[in-house]
Amino acid sequence: MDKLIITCAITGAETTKEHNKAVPYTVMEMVEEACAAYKAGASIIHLHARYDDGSPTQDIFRYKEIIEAILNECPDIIIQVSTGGAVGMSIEERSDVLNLIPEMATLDCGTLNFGGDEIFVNTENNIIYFANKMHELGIKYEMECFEKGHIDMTKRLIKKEIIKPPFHYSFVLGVVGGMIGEERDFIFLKDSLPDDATYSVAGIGKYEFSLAELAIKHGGHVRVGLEDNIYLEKNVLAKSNADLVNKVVEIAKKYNRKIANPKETRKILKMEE
Ligand code: KMH
Ligand code: ZN
Repeated sequence: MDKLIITCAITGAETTKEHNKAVPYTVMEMVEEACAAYKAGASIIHLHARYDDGSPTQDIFRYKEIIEAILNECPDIIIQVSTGGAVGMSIEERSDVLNLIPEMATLDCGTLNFGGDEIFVNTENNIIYFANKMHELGIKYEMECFEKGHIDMTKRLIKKEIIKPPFHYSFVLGVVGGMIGEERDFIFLKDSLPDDATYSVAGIGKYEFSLAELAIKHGGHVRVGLEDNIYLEKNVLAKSNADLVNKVVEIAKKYNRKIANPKETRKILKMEE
């Protein structure tokens, strides 16, 4: 089995300091959270930008400031920017950050309900637009799939050679409106992937650690972080993103999975080819 890649989704666009005061907003807070997560074992930081008041933004200048500040402190870490942004943002707004040519970005592979009246829109043409732009700019992407139909969409686009290797997926499970993250859901998704694909899991809320354990057991990779889950255990808030990463490292020890550093992560994900 490959070493375990841990991604840390440090802030997201939805959780706030009202949910957990450790959710970072300012550049300084982002740097502290990202670097502590890295020291705990994360090799990829899944990054959303926010302004100091916590409002989510895809402002390219804000992203630049945050990315430069993180890389200044942790130069070898892999930054994966979000092209999902927040519900309601336009495709232009969401994609502008790609002009910074980040090392990695997300590619959201389908539309889904996102709780209440919210809809996270990713039409087939949106996906094609993002994939083409990332190929043009040489940006590696992680295909975020919130249910099985999203994997099927990627396979259709792989056949048309719009989505090209290396294929790396992220199963984001447990969003209100998306697929939940029980064991059978995980097995169904994992067994539906194209050959030669790598995958990571991101369990939302209560699914974070049960899914992480399944992925660790089956040779997949793991994302945790305050974007996805604010609790270390039931009714116990995580004090930081590093707390969540540490817990994954402990689970990995149980299964003898060693943790990949950023260099090893680039190799496992074939990012250097
Ligand atoms: N904030 C969600 C609406 C991504 O980062 O690409 C979308 C999201 C996915 O978080
Ligand atoms: Zn995200």
